[in-house]
Amino acid sequence: MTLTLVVPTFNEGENAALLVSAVCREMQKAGRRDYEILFIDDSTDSTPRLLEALARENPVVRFLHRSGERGLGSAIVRGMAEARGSVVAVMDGDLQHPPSLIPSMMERIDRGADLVIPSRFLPGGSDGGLTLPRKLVSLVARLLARILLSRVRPASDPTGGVFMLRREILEGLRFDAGSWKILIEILVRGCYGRVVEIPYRFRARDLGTSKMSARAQVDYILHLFRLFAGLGPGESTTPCRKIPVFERDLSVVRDS
Ligand SMILES: Nc1nc2c(ncn2[C@@H]2O[C@H](COP(=O)(O)OP(=O)(O)OP(=O)(O)O)[C@@H](O)[C@H]2O)c(=O)[nH]1
Ligand SMILES: [Mg+2]
Repeated sequence: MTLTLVVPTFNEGENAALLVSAVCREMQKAGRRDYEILFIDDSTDSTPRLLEALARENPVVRFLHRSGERGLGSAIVRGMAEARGSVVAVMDGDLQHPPSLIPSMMERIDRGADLVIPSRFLPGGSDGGLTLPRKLVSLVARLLARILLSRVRPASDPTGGVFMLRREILEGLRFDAGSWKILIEILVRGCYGRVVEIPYRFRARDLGTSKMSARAQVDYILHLFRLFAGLGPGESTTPCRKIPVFERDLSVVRDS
């Protein structure tokens, strides 16, 4: 298995089937067959039944339901732990991240990137899918991460929620149980060299409802402070010999 796309879902049934067809279409266009889409679902509505049916119909779909558990961060961590691919990507299940990013990110991995981070803030990208108040919250969230965490500073969009990496970066990495934005924790504590940022246009949500809450924002700030203070599950015992190098590749803008 080359790629596992981890998709966290909470009451996201309307979007899940659309996401699967869009990802499959994009992968087919790019001539990629060796991948799985792994849903980590905490839904309390009919989404699990729908995901089960999708997994039955389509062999690339895998689905894991966590009953009685919640949390976007812990769902992503679980998905990365269950991944069969040597490359792992994470994308929201609400279609706000363009599925065409998957083959684009894969191309950069093929060309030697350890980590690919799509960015709304590079030329050609856009955060147009957010309302003005959400843009402000997002700006403060990014600024705070940059001020507190030097390894996050070179990344123009560390809070976007979509990324792809070689699975080896995750080896030996134990995540903070209260992790909210997993990419930030990977940037701070992971062992990686080449990071490539590519632009993308973040879309507004068409279907379903946002699960963003004040609690999530508090969890995010607490997580940043724990990372700043070096608190958490402890570092891997293997020393990291890689030095992070950030590049920007503006050659293609993906928005469909
Ligand atoms: N498994 C799991 N998935 C979640 C949870 N909360 C949110 N998600 C999923 O995470 C993704 C992002 O959630 P959203 O509600 O869109 O949050 P957001 O994108 O930060 O905020 P909006 O811009 O308002 O949409 C979606 O696919 C959600 O279904 C959770 O507790 N568990
Ligand atoms: Mg969303």
